[in-house]
Amino acid sequence: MAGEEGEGLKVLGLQVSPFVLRVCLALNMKGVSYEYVEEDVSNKSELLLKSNPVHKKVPVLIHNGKPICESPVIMQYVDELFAGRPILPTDPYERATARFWAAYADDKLFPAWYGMVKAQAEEERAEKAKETLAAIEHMEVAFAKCSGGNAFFGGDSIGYVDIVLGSFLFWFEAVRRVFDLEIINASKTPLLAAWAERFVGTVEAKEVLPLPTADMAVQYINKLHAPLPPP
Ligand SMILES: N[C@@H](CCC(=O)N[C@@H](CS)C(=O)NCC(=O)O)C(=O)O
Ligand SMILES: *[C@@H]1O[C@H](CO)[C@@H](O)[C@H](O)[C@H]1NC(C)=O
Ligand SMILES: *[C@@H]1O[C@H](CO)[C@@H](O)[C@H](O)[C@H]1NC(C)=O
Repeated sequence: MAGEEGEGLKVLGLQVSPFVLRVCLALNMKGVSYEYVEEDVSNKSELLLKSNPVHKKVPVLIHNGKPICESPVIMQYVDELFAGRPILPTDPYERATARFWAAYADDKLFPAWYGMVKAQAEEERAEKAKETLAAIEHMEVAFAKCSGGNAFFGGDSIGYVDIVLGSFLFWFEAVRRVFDLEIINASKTPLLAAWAERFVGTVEAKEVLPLPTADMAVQYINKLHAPLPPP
């Protein structure tokens, strides 16, 4: 799979990060190989700090020495750089719609469920859970519109919104295990429930290495809520 054009591609990542997963999925979709470097975010590498001096976050894609930051920007860069199956739709209106829903997932859905995960008080958790479920109901409607009755937001195969939302699924599973809450609940959002099953079954999703797991996300959540060690 090591294509010539894929040479000089390095991903600075973190296994438990959904944003990193997007970049790996996008590169897989294009069939290009890349070097993956796991970052210790509590002790960031010089390369990460130099490559993303503004946010100091992963993912960073380094292409022939040049850094690209922020997962939506990286996905669009990868789409423009490599031939093969398009990640964003080709029709301008559909592209705009895909960007709208991807931004909605990042700006509304993500802060809500991450707020729920981090919440220390029951009341705050319930509030954030409500926001999360409201956001996911919007995504259900979005799915009906974007997919046009097909299997994925992107049509017959996965595309931009599939990757953006699909990268959260292992975290949703962790939330289900820890808090007994189904963010994608088959009785409330049946289209997304069926979509999620199809998404994890795709070749692209199965090929992602390193494979993040709900177990890792569960560990992460448990650490957030572990009692403080005695002084
Ligand atoms: N908007 C960013 C979010 C990236 C992000 O939040 N990365 C986290 C890991 S999930 C990170 O690097 N955190 C380390 C830190 O904040 O110090 C994107 O889409 O790439
Ligand atoms: C931090 O990372 C550097 C290498 O990037 C390593 O030499 C050092 O031991 C690490 N420190 C800790 C506390 O893990
Ligand atoms: C799924 O939704 C139904 C209907 O609102 C609800 O009764 C059930 O508790 C939900 N399941 C979970 C695990 O959240």
